[in-house]
Amino acid sequence: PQTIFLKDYQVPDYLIDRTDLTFDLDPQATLVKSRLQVRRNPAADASGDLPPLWLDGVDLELLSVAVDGELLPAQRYSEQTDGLLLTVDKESFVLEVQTRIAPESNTSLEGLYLSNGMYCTQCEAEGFRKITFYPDRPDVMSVFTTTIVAPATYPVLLSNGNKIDSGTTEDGRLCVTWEDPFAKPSYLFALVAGDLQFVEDHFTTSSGRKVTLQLFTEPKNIGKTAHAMESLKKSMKWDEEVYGREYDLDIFMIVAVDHFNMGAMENKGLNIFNSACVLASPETATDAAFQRIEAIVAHEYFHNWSGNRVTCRDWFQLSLKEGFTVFRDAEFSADMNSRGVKRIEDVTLLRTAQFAEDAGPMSHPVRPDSYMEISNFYTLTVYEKGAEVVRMIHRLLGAEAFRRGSDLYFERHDGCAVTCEDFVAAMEDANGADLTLFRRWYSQGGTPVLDVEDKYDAEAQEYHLTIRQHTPDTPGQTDKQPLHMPIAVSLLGADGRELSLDQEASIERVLHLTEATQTFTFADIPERPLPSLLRGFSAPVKLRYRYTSDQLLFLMQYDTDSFNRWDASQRLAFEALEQLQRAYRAGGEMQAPEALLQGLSAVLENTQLDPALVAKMLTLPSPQELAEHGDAIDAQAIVAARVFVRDSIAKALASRFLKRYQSLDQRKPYQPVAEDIAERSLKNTCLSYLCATGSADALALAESQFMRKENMTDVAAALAALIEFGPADQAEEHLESFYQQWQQDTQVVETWFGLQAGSANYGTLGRVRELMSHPAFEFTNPNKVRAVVGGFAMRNFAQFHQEDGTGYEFLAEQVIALDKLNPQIAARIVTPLTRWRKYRTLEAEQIRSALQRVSDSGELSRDLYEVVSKALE
Ligand code: DPP
Ligand code: ZN
Repeated sequence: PQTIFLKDYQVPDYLIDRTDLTFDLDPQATLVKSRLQVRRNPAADASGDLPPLWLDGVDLELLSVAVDGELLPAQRYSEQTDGLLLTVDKESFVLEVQTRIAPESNTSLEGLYLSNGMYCTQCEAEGFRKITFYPDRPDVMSVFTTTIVAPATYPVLLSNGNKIDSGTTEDGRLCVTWEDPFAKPSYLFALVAGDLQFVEDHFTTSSGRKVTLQLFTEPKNIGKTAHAMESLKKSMKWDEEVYGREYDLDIFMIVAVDHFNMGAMENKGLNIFNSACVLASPETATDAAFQRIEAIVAHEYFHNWSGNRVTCRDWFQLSLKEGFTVFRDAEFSADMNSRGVKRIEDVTLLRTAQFAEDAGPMSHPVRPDSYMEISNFYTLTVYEKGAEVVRMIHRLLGAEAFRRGSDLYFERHDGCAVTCEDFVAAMEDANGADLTLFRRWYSQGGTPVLDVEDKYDAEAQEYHLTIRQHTPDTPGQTDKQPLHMPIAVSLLGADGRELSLDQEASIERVLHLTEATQTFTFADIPERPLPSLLRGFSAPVKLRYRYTSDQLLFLMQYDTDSFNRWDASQRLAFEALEQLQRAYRAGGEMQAPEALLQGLSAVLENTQLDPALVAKMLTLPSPQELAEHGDAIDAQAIVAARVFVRDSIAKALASRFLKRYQSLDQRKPYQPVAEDIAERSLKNTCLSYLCATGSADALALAESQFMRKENMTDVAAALAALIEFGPADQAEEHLESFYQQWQQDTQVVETWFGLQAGSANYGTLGRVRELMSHPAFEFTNPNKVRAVVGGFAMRNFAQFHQEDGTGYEFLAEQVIALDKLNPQIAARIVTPLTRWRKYRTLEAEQIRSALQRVSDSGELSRDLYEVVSKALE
């Protein structure tokens, strides 16, 4: 496969002013007619003859090509494996192309395909070329009309924009035409056809326009739509209030489909969602699912401006829309829920998975320089680190200035396909700011490491902080330069209060770090302070400062920044876990982590603290996060250390856990609101620790909570505790009764699969293989694959890393099989094998050999080839 480089970007030779499509739907032979109004691009190089017209096309059967109504003779075009090259003899013309495709055979879930008998599309990034021949690149923007013809068994026929016509053909088929007045790139095209029901609501925009909101599902799911609809209305209001962005069409539609590679897709006016990211009811969905739905509905809605009205020039700019939109949805979620807890969750994901990506073979900057397959670059770096980069601009400029910048960005580039550079320039121009140095965040990959030292000068009453920054080499990038970043700092006095830092009595200062080594001085500091550094995780870095255990305990008790308060607990836990890993490897005795126990005990007693924050502080760093931290990882040592700490906490704090559990166990009607979610999270954290002791009383509590069936959050948490810590025969029974009750519900069955495959105790390889032959398992459904194969390989560290290496062999086997069906999913799920270099020799050899087996298995898809070859390099 070829590598594509950002530096080779060229403007398109031709533009498409109008795109008129007609679909005659059939599972094996859908006829697609396209009529394109083509025009020479005035911005393209005008010297010499007219260049040929290139149209991307993959897996298409070409039926005919005509220019201005005349069939084109064969010598005027050549069909290639990935497209069509046409000789052109005029500056503008109408091109008509007819193709045939087979949606039923399309298991890649890109382009047009069938999900449970319903037609749907996924075109981002390059799926449109599986529908028809087209310049399938985001800088070609066109006004689309779409006509869909289908048998009467597909009463709902949807596409982008407004419905302008509908009727019946002579032979009794249905026919509907949609028009989208906003020019858009092909990746935002969508089509849906099925026997669907919908719920409808309305939203009146700030300028008084009434927008119709419709949410479509298969009939059986229509009762699970309320939360998504509420979330949509909240998102629409929030985007008006915070960004001044109004919705632009008269109708906004969401469709839920079961077979979907991503979470959801922001197609203009017709968002398509993975069912798991939109459908929820209290009986069937956990709090986490409710919150995820709220966030993803918002994310896709926000794309209407940050992505659709202003889109990307090329796919190297993906973070322009994704990083910005993730930042927008994170702020929305923070406003709707607990801001501190949302930040903790996002940073946990970043530190666990994005830092690992940054340190692995696929490491790339927020704006990559090259790719083989763009689908592989829908990454945590582009999304989450990209959002951190936008957050830093927000922090450096301040909220008001940031808003001036975003207003200018939207105004200046409305209707255009632009670059990350355009975004930064708008932020500068609106504020007279200088982000010259800051731009490096877009081009330089890797996770910066900050080393902080301090000095207190009692005589001068001055406090000095010296910060050194360094970014390690990553594949293809050495010799990294210093970055510009905001470091938010407070100084705590001996009484636990923040010291005043200036005349206005500010308690927090944002330092602008721009150099490799820099010293910052705080004047008029009357006592030696304890620094609270990088508050709110103000930059995506690893920060090292030699805190003592006592200092961390102090921060856990007094820091008013809830993120740093939590982070202090994590630092204590990390220290303990690392020490225990060393003890385990040396065959020494494991000692209870006294400081951590002391800190957590105090936290658990503190009923003034947000219970959700308490739950987060009680949650140990995941094995994956521990693995990210270490080198020459010994997986068994990580597992052993973590189990030891968990059990120490469970034993030492058992009575406190029981007290908190009982006080929080108030049977109130379920509501997915922040306060209740917080209480349930602490309650279930307590339950899990209680059960970890193996006591019969604790397991009885879990059993009773499971039996009461009050809501899925409590039921799933109880079931997880029962299979993790209870007797095997009872676990079987509970799993079976759960399945019997919920077997008709796809989302709950996915939860059921995930609980088992992800269980350190229960999810053995044998069990996982059994799950894969369960009648409800479907290898062509990404959610099921993610629940079972992903649950095992990505969330079941203990079992996946069994010493005999069978876990790795299993994953290799699944990846090879998946690649034939769905390359995007294969290339994702192989990730754990690509990290082999992090492990000590034994595991590294086993993992590498499993990866080699994938590589040797025959011809790989471009997606999988890129990931595997880079990991073996
Ligand atoms: N649908 C994916 C997202 O919204 C890709 N755009 O992030
Ligand atoms: Zn997105």
